[in-house]
Amino acid sequence: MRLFVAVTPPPEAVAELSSATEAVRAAHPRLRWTRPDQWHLTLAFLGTVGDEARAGLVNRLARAAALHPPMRLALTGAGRFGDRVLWTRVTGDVAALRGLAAAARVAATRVGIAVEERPYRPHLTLARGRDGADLRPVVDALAGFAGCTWTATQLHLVRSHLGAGPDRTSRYETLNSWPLTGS
Ligand code: 2AM
Repeated sequence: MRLFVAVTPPPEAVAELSSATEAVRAAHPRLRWTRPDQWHLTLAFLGTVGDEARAGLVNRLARAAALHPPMRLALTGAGRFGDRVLWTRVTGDVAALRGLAAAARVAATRVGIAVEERPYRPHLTLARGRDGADLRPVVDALAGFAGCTWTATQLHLVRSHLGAGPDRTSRYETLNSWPLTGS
């Protein structure tokens, strides 16, 4: 199954971002907007993982969560990866978030999952561009967004069901969650 490791903003941060992006979502209906109930910060994308590797991964992620403390984070402004991905930036305890992302990647590598070597760029994906989309005005429209600070208290292993959501978007299913209990 297709898996990734993530942390998620709490309902109040989701509600705040949802209302802050409402007008811009309505103004740009050609973009494929992600759904607020599926918003997450990907720490490591693992691709297709077999059952045996998943069992080992679950044990290692549980240990990683036990070693890392809760993190104070906020969502601020916007940016883009080319004209493909529109995102909001993660600020706050980003060093700890990077540490947790590295631990998730190590956990996966140790059980034989080939994790992409891309540098980790903390973000929450808001929309994906269709061909020829110009994301620059959307980034500008969201530049002033400054979300509340919240605490990420859990690490999640999430399954992605490709094309199973409304409008052929992916649907995400949380398989395991562990509290961040390190100090
Ligand atoms: P994102 O983090 O930029 O939103 C499930 O597909 C999640 O894993 C998405 O949030 C997605 O992008 C992230 N992801 C990272 N690398 C990916 C890849 N190579 N293919 C698909 N999704 C990827």
